[in-house]
Amino acid sequence: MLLLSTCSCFMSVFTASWLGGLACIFSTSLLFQILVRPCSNGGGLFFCPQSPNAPSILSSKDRTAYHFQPPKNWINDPCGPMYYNGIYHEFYQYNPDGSFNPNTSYNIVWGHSVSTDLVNWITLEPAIEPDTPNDIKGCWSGSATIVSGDQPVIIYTGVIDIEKHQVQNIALPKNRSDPYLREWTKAGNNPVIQSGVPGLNSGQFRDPTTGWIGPDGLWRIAVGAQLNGYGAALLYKSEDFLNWTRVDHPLYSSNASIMFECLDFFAVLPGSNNGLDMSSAIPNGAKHVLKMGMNFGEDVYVIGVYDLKRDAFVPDTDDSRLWPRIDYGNFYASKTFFDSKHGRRIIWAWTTETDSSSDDIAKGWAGIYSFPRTIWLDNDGKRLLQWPVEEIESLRRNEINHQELELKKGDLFEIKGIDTLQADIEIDFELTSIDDADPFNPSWLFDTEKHCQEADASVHGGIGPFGLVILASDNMEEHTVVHFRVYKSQKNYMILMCSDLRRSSLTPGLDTPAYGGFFEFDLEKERKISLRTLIDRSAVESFGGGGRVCIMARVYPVSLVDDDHQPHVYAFNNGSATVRVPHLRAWSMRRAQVSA
Ligand code: DQQ
Repeated sequence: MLLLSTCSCFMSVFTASWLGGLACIFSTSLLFQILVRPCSNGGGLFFCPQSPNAPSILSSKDRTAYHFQPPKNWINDPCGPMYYNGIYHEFYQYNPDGSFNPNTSYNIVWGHSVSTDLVNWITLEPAIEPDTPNDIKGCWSGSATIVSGDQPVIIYTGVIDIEKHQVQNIALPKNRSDPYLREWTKAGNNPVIQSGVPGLNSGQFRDPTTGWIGPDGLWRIAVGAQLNGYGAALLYKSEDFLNWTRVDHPLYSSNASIMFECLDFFAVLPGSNNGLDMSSAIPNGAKHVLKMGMNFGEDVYVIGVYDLKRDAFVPDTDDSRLWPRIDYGNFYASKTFFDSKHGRRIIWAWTTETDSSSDDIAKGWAGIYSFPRTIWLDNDGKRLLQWPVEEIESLRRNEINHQELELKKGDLFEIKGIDTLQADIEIDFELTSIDDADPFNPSWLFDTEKHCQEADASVHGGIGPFGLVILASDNMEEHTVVHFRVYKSQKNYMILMCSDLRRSSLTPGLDTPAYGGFFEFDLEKERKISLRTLIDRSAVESFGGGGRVCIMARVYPVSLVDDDHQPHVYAFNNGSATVRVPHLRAWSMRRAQVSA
């Protein structure tokens, strides 16, 4: 017990055990507690004191190797992703002046990169810059639509003054035969949509969606807004995509948020991972998804039906407390697009730095994107599933493989033979019994982060916690834990997935939450819970239960600074019930061309 009382003992116990030449799985629950428990004096949580030598300027090793970012400077929202004539285009909110948030410098442009595989990217000159009265204080977010099969059109928000009044503008490619669509021309009739709607806050009126076609052959878009103090998706119609009229009611509005940012609206077929093209007729049986940026930081979605008669979205539930998040971690302003090359829908989002703005200035870059994910609806029509696009596999090398491992309570299994800074790990946890599941308390759904803190990896449960300990320093002073816990609810089993960053770095002043999300799972039918984690230096992107809960996270371990150091990665179990690992596959990941 003495061993639990200070952080300094972590090193001695772990090192002693390690040097002692233990077998692959070493098992002692006491050792395990020491490894994962935050400094503790009993019940309450206390974090380890920060090392006085922790560097304040972060390492260049933090720069990710295969998550998208331009060569330098600040980025935020993805804008107008599209596939056109064999090329994927990604536009992004970009600060040409540096790696700081351009909120007060009013100079945000649409950066532009192109790719043939969503993995390797070429950076081009910015596509749209603030140079007209309709966008002079910033070219904010928007979307791309391919009209009539071959005419790409961008619709974006222009900020027109320092009070940040907003209008919607159109830009078209100057030369459609340029495969990269390098140059864009602003439409002569901009702004194509102005505010001037009763009850509309013209400073909260932005981020037009990709267009979709109604049964009447007219184009529609939705624009995020604050209407009468609440979030609204204002609906507009057009025959030619250039001249727009407002429909007299919103597509949807709700008091769940005071504003909806970065709306996305798309159709999905339950149980099919084929995407649907919103520029075509939507088949019977499809559901619609409205994704809303709520509370200026959470991407929430609601599944429902698109009532064509009323031209309105009707959610399956209006109880916004039950609306799931696209991702429960650091993931905002996401955008989907239909990839006609592979017939799938793809999503990605902005992931912020969680260090200080002075660190961002010192690094010369800030912001990355989540890895592009295929997104589709599960069989029950209740939950979206996401999975990294298969093209990521071109980066994999040096596969290592383990089968039929058994993790008893307190076991820790080190995954060796991969580059633990740049890796892709796929692991299945098979439950040997489901009788030990602890009872589920529905109130946890309303604050999963709190529950992930209270029920962290050191707290034994009936089934779980089990998962991965990643980016762990030799002495475990730094580590990130991604883990599951299984609960029995009245109807089914509820799985909690956490990505606990609280011990991820010794550097002070970082944002290190314990992210978490729940998903329902039929354990009677399927005994295996899968976890896939992409480790990319300062990015940790995890997919639980086949992509039912996703958690994107940023971490900056001090140990990354040390050139000779390779962090450790482990699979573990700290629940009473033994879990089997029928398969564990892991790869080192090559560096993609993302910064050229
Ligand atoms: N960022 C953009 C806005 C959007 C916000 C400005 C969301 O258009 O609402 O850079 O991050």
